[in-house]
Amino acid sequence: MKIDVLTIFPEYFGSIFEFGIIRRAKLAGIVEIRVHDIREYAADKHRMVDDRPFGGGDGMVLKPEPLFAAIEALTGRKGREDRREGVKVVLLTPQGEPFKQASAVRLAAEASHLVLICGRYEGVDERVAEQLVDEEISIGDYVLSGGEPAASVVVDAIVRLLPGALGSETSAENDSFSDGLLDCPQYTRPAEFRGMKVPDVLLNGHHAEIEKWRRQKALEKTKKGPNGPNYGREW
Ligand code: 6GU
Repeated sequence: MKIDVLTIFPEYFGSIFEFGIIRRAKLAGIVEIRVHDIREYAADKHRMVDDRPFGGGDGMVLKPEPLFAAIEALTGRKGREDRREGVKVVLLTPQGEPFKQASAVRLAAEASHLVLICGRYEGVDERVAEQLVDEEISIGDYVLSGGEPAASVVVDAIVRLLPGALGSETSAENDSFSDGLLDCPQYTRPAEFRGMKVPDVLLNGHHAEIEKWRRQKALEKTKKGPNGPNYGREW
């Protein structure tokens, strides 16, 4: 998969894709991630990327021209009706569809070339969303100053699902959420630490019993949740 990230703050991404699974996937040639400064696509002499909103109001709005130029240069596409196999242009914005594990699974399967546009919270010219963008995504019900942290979240969630990105083929299937359940609790050595013991069932080597226990704990954890009595209610 090829991933292009468009941002007015390219330095934000510094070494964020240089760790763990994402780094491994890059080195293995499973994913190629490129970060682009939107300013590089601004044609005017001041390289303007944002401007005041028509009709007045606070803040600045990202201008359409550099984003249209960038998308055309990176995808060859002239607007979203110009279908290109596997190309998906995504705008990260608090107005977007909530990003779920199912969204990550779908994008990992559908897209071979993902373009992520990091919006500013004040806004992006609506013609970008209308003409250029296939999907708008939000990562949760809170406001971030820009789409950059959201882009790093989306990249992580998708890249780890790409074939070969994880060490073992089954580990993504066992993740929290992939079957609608949170993961069961995990323990490692020592078997006793400051008087706290690892559950006996995990030490006895009965695999069927261990699986049953894990399933039970995952259900309990999902119902009870990490932060409140109603967490995971929708499952
Ligand atoms: Cl994608 N962008 C911004 N600015 N705020 C957000 C968001 C995205 N998702 C949740 N809050």
